Amino acid sequence: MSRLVVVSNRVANPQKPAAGGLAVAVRESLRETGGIWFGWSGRQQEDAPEEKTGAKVTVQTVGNVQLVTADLSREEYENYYLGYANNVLWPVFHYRLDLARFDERFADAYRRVNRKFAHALHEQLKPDDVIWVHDYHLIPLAAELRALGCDNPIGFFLHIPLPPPQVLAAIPEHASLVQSLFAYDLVGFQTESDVTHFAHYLEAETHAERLSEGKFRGFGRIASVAAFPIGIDIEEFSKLVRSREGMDMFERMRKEYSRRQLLVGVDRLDYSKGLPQRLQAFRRLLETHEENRDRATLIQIAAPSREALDAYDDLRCEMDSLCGAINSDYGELDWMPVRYIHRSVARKRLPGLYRASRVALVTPLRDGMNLVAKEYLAAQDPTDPGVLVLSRFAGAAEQLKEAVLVNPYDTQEMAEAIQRALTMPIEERVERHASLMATIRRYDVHWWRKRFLDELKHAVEPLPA
Ligand code: ADQ
Repeated sequence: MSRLVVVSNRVANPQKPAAGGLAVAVRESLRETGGIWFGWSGRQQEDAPEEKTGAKVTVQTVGNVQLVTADLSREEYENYYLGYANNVLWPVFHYRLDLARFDERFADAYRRVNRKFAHALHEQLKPDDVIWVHDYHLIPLAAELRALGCDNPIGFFLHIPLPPPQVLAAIPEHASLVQSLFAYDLVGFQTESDVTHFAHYLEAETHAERLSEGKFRGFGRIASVAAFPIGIDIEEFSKLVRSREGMDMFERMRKEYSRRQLLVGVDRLDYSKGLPQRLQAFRRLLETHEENRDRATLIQIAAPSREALDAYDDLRCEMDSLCGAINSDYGELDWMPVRYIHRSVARKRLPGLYRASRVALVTPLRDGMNLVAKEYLAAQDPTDPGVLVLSRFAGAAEQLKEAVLVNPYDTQEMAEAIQRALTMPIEERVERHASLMATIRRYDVHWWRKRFLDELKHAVEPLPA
C-alpha cells in the first residue's frame, strides 16, 4: 500500500486526541498506511538571509508517522500567513472583498513559501507516495512540486468555500491560482456549489475544456474535480457524549438551567461566522416574543482567532458591546440573556453543552462546511433532541435540509426561526433529527477520507483511448 503524505498549514500529533474533522481524518489515514504529515511548525524565526531559500525542518517520529515541520521567518509569517492567506484568500473566498488587502508583497511571499515548502517536502518523498494537500494556504504547492520533477499523485482539498468567478477574479493573481490547481490530479471542494463556481470560472476565464462530468483539461494537464463534504467521527463524538466528563457537563448545565431554555453557539471569533447578526436576531426575539424574557439564555462561545489582524479586533469590540447592550437592556437580577465566553472550550466539554441546549445557532454568513452543526446533532438525545438553526450559506446546508434554514442577513426571519425552534413540538424534533442523523452517519469523516483517496487513485488512471 502506498504511503500517504499529508500537507496542511498546521500539524498535530496523531497519537493525541484530535480536534476537528481534518485532524481526525488525517490521523486515521496516516495510522493505516504510515506516512508523513508536513506543515508549518507554528514558529517564527528571526529573519535570516539563508532562510529565504531553504526551510529549517524538524522531523519527529510518532509510531509509523513522521511529523515534518518547517519554520517561517518573521517576514514570511507577516506576508504569507497573515498577509496572503488571511488578508486575501480567507476574506475573498468568504465573499468579503471589502476586507481584502491586496499587496504585491503578500503575493510574492505566498509563492516563495510554497516553493520553500515544496523543496523541503520533495527531499522526503518516495516514488509511490500519495500526496494530499489541504486548504488555501497551499494552493500552489503541487505546481512547485511538479517543477521539481515530482510526478506522484497529488490531491487538493479546499476546506473553505470557493466564491463565484466575479468575486474570485478580484484577486490580482486569480489566473495563476487557478492554473496552479491544474497541477493536482484531483481537486476537492466541500459542496456542489463550489464545484459549479469552479466550472463557471473555467468557462469564463480560461480555455480549459470539460472532458466529462468533473474532468477538465487545461494548462497541459487533466484535473478531476468533485465535492467531498467533510463529516465528523460520529463514534468518537458519541463516546465523548457518554464519557464521565460529557455526562457531568450535561447534568451541570441541565441543573443550572432547569428553569430556562438554553441556546448555544460555538465558533471561532471570525467575521465569516455571522456572530453580530446572530446576536441582533436574538435581541429581536426578546423584543418581539416577550415570553422568552427571563427564560431563553444564549451561551455563545467564541474562541479567539487570528488576533493579529485588525478585522478580528473590530469584531471583538463589536461583540463585547452587543452582548453588553442586550444584557443591560433585558437582564434581570437572576437572569442574563447572553453568556458570552471569548475563550476556547475543551473539546470534551462541548457534547454535554450541546446536549443540554434546546437550540443551536449555526448561522455563518459563509462557511465551507461547518462541523459544529454536525457535532450538535450527534450530541442530542434522539428521543428528545434539540433543533439546529442553520444558515443557508453554510456548506452544511446542502446536506442538512431538515434543519431550520435561515438567511443570517435577515434579522426578523432569523428571530422567527429561533422562536419556531424553541417551540417546535417533540414529534417534529424527533423526526427532523432522525433524518439529519441518517445523513451525517452516512457521510461521516471516514466516508470523506475514503472517497477522496479512492477518487485520487482513479484520477491518475490513464483515460480510456
Ligand atoms: P473552521 O472555520 O474552524 O474550519 P468549524 O468547521 O465550525 O470551522 O470548526 C472546526 C472545529 O473546531 C469543530 O470541531 C469545533 O468543535 C471546534 N471549535 C469551533 N469553535 C470552538 C470553540 N469556541 N471552542 C472549542 N472548539 C471549537 C474550516 C472551515 C469550515 C470547515 C472546516 C473543516 O472554515 O467551514 O467545516 O474547516 O473542513
